[in-house]
Amino acid sequence: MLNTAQPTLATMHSARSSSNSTATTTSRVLIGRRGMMTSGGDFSAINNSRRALLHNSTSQQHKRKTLTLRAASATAAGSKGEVSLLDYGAGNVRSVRNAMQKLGYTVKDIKSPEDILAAKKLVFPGVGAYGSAMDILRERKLIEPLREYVLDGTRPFMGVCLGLQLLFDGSEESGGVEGLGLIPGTVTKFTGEDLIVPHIGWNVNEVKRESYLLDLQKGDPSASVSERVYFVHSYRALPNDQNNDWVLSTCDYGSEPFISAVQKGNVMATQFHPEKSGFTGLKIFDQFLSGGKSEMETSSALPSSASSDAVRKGLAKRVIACLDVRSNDAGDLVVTKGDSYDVREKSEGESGDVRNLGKPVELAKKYFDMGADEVSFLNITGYRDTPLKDAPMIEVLKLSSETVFVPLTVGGGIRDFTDSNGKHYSSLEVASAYFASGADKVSIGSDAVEVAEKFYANNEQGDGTSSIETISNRYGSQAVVISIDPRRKYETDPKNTKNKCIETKRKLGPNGEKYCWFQCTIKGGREGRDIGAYELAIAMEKLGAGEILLNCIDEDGQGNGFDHELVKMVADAVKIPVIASSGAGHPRHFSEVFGAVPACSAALAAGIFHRDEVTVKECKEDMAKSGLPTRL
Ligand code: 1PR
Repeated sequence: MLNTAQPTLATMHSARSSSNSTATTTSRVLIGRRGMMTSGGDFSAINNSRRALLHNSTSQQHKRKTLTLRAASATAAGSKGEVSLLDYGAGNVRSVRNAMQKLGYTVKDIKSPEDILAAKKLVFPGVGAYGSAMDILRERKLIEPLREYVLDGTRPFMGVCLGLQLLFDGSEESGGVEGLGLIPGTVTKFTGEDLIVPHIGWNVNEVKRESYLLDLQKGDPSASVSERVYFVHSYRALPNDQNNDWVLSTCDYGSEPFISAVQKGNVMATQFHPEKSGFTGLKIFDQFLSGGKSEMETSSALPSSASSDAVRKGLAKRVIACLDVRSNDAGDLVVTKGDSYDVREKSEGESGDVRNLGKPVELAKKYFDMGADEVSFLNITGYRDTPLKDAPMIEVLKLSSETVFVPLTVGGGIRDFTDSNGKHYSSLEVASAYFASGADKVSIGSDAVEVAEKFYANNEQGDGTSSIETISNRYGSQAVVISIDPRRKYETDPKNTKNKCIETKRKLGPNGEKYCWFQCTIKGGREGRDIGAYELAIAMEKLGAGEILLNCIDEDGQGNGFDHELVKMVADAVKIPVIASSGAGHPRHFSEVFGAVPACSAALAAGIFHRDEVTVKECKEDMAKSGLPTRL
């Protein structure tokens, strides 16, 4: 354990000492190489409706080979101890809570300033925008107790993401805001030519000194370099002479490396999200919680295709598994999959039942275990009613966040809505319910098209009330994904449309037309509008969206590969991440889209994964062979 007789942070901070006060790595007991995560006692209390969403067979256990986790030894015996969680209600903290419970700890919520001072171990997962986080802390009179706890330095503290940034003097986010003033430096926005911001995805920590926090493999902190962790942020703190003694690791993105983890004695914080960084992140959390005595074991055995720096370093291209979810005719929530958005089975030309490819919670866990970098749920009938009435979808998220420790996106029905009783639901309320249930991002489809039409009608201005603006202001742009559902619209002459047209090489029109634009649709492709995917993406970036999920109705379910012309058009138009979607039929299709469109950040597939035709691993191995940065 740490020597509590070492100088407190108060003295260290005031002296702005450059000496390292890194905790000593303690010895750990390593047990079992192929242990499996087991559910803690908190998982037994699921009620019947929740059980119905779970698969009752244990026959399909998908385990990630490169990393194993020995179940918390205390699970059977009860809690390993208490940890206090500062959740001020601004975003998805459920996953942090789930991660700690999964690791065998009991979570106690901070409800008052006194709770902070009484905490034995404190986790502070900051979420949302810097300014509003400080406002909430101030209103709840938590600033001084937090400072006192950290400056005292005798009890463990872990900040996550904004929870790291708030420790600094301030941030230029929200027009310039003062922080907790515990670490010298100001948090600033990423800079860099043509840089895609937010920095979303899996990147590498360059560990600067020894510390148990990032010691993932038996006393070899440098080994953590081979394990990527999940980042999602637009602002970052830079190392400098004044804060150098805090810097535990840096990460390369943008014009200069930024601080990805800090530690001074018992006080630690990460810019990345351990709770979203798969087994690697769980190990980091476990190291924090156990004071360096984690029993989780990692194996650094990466496939030989990962030997090149191009594959092992930098922000990885993401592979996303998508689950289109809807109720079937019997009323059960199922994962389905369409061909060009038609999800009904066909027999002799007649439309049959909704295609049923499995249960959402079970499949999400399967893809997490297979190494998917993210999982998306799209409630494909969400436009028909408000999802707040659709409790099963909320339940799917809650259950999935108990076992899936990579980012979860949810879409479908995110818009303002008035039900038949005259009750109004704002899109912000819908999104808030999703975040509180375990979603990290929400994806907005139909509503985005209508918002973009208003934006162009209003001289390219938002009015501040749209779903995109309100959710992004409250939760940050990284939490808002725009799901575009375009279809090719052919033209004999590009002048026939106001929307951006290309000369296509991929596929000519039915009458040999050479030109096409990509028409946005709403209501699951049922209604086309006079706005292109290009125009929509530009409007959404301006209104504060953080990512584009670019579907393609023509290619959906066809297995012919992504539409590179569409992906290139949109990825070149914006500086936010673009996810290519629709058409994956082979592992090489992932490498091909990243090769053809370097600005494309991620690629998503559904059918090939659901039908067990291709595994996530095969896609990633193909990417690694092509020299693409990949999380293996
Ligand atoms: O409009 O905000 O309520 O959101 C509804 C959401 O549901 C949108 O994101 C829309 O894309 C989606 N959606 C609506 N109807 C369908 C349908 O299939 N009938 N699914 C639908 C969209 C497209 C992808 C699919 C990829 C990959 N599905 O999500 O997973 O095309 O498939 P593939 O790899 O098998 O080719 P709102």
